Amino acid sequence: MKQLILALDVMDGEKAMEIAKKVAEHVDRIKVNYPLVLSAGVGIMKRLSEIKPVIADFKIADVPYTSSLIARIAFENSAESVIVHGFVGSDTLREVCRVAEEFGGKVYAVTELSSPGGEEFMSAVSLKIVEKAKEAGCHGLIAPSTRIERLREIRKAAGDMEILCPGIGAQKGSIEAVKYADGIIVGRGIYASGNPAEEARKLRRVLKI
Ligand code: FNU
Repeated sequence: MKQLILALDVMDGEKAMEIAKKVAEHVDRIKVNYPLVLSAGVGIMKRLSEIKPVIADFKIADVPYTSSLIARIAFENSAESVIVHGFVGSDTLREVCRVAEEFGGKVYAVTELSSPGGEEFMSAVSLKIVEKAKEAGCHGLIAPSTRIERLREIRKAAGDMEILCPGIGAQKGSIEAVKYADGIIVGRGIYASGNPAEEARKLRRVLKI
């Protein structure tokens, strides 16, 4: 079953809860990021997790010890998974996976950012990141729907790792990404529309997921 994941990048906790409740029946998980957590506080994750499993997109990118603290805070606050940057290398990836395991949580590593800048440095190393993420025990990867040719390569290298793809909607990613992905992450295309529930429902139909 392919998933639709809501990226809830609003900056008001009550608004986030309201949108989450409205779209709940049409999405599989909710991804939070700094805009919401830094505005509403880390406690928002627990509240959202009572609606849908929460992915903490903190793009962890620090030395192993500091990264482990960030991952721990995410899991202690009800995250079911965390996102780590892949470019940090094996030691940090392993340490974040070790913390995740303590909580029965999952780790997704960013291969190359979906934005144009993702091509400047990250595309050159993203297949190596896939390899390191796999070795470290990451459950899955984040890969761009905005560069299908790269996504295809990443899929080939990833084997049975789960791939989540952001970029459809506001970043003009291709819906073809659904062929290679296990989950599609959509933010503004849902929460910034006039009717988030209807947009999520429509997206599911268009993506056939
Ligand atoms: P929307 N996101 C992304 N590209 O967009 N985690 C990546 O390569 C990546 C991400 C996140 O554009 C982004 O931070 F690794 O409004 C945002 O939270 O649909 C969401 O995916 C996309 O939001």
